[in-house]
Amino acid sequence: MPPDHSFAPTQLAARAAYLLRGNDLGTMTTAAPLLYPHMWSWDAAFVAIGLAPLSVERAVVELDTLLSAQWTNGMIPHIVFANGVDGYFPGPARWATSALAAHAPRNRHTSGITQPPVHAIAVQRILDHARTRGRSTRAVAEAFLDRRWSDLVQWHRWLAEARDPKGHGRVTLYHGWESGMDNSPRWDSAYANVIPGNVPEYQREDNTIVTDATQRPSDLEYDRYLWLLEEMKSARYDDELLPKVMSFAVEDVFVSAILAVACDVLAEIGEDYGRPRADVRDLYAWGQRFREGVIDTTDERSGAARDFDVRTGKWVATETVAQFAPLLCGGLPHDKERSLVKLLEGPRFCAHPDLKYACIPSTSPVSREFRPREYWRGPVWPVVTWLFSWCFARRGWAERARLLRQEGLRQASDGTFAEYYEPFTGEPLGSMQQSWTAAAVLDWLG
Ligand code: 9WN
Repeated sequence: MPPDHSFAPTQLAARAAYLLRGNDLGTMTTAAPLLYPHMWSWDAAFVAIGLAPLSVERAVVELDTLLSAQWTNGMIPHIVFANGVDGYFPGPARWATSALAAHAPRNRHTSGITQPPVHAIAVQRILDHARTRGRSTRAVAEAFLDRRWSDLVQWHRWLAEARDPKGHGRVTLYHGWESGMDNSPRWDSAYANVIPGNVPEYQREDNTIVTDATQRPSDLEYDRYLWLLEEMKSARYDDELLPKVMSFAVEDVFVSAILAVACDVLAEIGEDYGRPRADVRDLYAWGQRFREGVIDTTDERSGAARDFDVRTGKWVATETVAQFAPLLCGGLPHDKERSLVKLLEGPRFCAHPDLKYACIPSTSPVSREFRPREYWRGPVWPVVTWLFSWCFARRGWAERARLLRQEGLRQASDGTFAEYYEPFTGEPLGSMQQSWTAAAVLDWLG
C-alpha cells in the first residue's frame, strides 16, 4: 500500500535531486539502482532533463556519454552498459554486439536495438536552462551543441532512412523493447507470431529484484524477447537484413509521433543556433513526413491512432496510450482532434471514476487487456505523464499541461519515485528510485 505521508514540493525536489545523485555512476546515471544498473537511451534523455535545472554541465555529460556509444550507422543503442557492472539480463555477452555488429562502438558495450527518440527535447531543455545561467555555463551548452549536432542529425536520419525505408512516415521496430512499452497489449498480436526456436539457456534477473510476478512480463514473453535477439544476431544486427529475418516487425505510431516532434524541436534549435540549412531542411521534412504518417493511421471519427503489423499487414487498434500519439505531434483536423481530446479526458482514460489521479493509464481501465499492476498493461508511468504535459505545453494547451503536471506531482508526492503506479490505489510498483520519475518531478518543480 502507498505510504500515507506526502512530501511538500521543496522536500520532494530535494529528494529527487538526492536520488539522481545516488544513481550517478560518474558519467552516467543508472535508470534505477537495482533493476536497471546501466544507462538506457530514453531514460538518459529524461535524466538529462531532470539534471538540467540542477547542473547544465552534468546534464551535458549524461548526453555525451550516451552519444559516445552511438553506432556508426547513427543508431543510439537502447542500453549502454556500465563498465564492470553485472546484474541485468540480457547483458553484453548475450547481445554480443561488439563481436557481431559492424557498426557497434569498439570501446563500449551496448545492446543492439534502439528506443524512442526523445533526445532533442533534452537538448532543448539544456539550452533553455543554460540561457538563464552565466556565460561559462552557456558556453558549455553551446560547445555541446557544436560537438554533437551532426550526431543528433545522424540519429534522426538513421530513423528516417533505416527504419522507414519506404517513406511511410512511421518508424519500424523489430523488438517490443524498442517501443519502450515492452509488453503493451499493442504488441500482443505481433508477438503471437513470434515462435521461439532454440533459445540458449538463460536466467532472468529482473524477477529476483521485483519479486511480485504480476508486475513484470511473463516467462513466455521473455522467451520471445530472447528469441528476437537470436534472430537479430543471425543477421549480425545489419539494417538491411533485419527486415528479412525478424519475425516481429511493427510500425510504431507512438515512436513516430515522438520522432515528428523531436525533428521539429531539433530543426528549431538548428535555426536558433545557426546550424547548416540543409540539416534544418531535412529535419523539418522528416517532421512533416512522420506527422503525416501518424495522421494516416487514425480512425475517421475518433482520431485514435493505430500501429501497423508489418508481418501480417494488419492495423492494430488498442485502447492504450498510443492512441493519443497525434496529440503529441499535432496535425489532426480540428474535429478529429477534439474527439481525441475528449477520449483522453473522458471516462475511458483520465476521467475514469476509479482512478486515484487523473493521469493517463498505459492501457484503458475499460479495455479487456487492462491489468492494473502489470507493467505496460495498465499502470500509470510518470514519465509518460511528463511527456504529454510537455507536448501539451508546447502545443499551447497550457491548462491541460498544468493539470497533468498537478496530477503527476500529486502521484509522485509519495516520494518513492516508482517506475509505475497502480491507477486505482496509487500503489508504487516496479522499481523504486527510478531515475526518470525523479527527473520528471525536477522538471515540473524546476
Ligand atoms: C528493457 C529502463 C527501461 C525503460 C523501458 C521499460 C523497461 C527494460 C526491461 O526499463 O524496459 O528495455 O528490462 O524491462 O519498459 O521503457 O527504458 O527504465
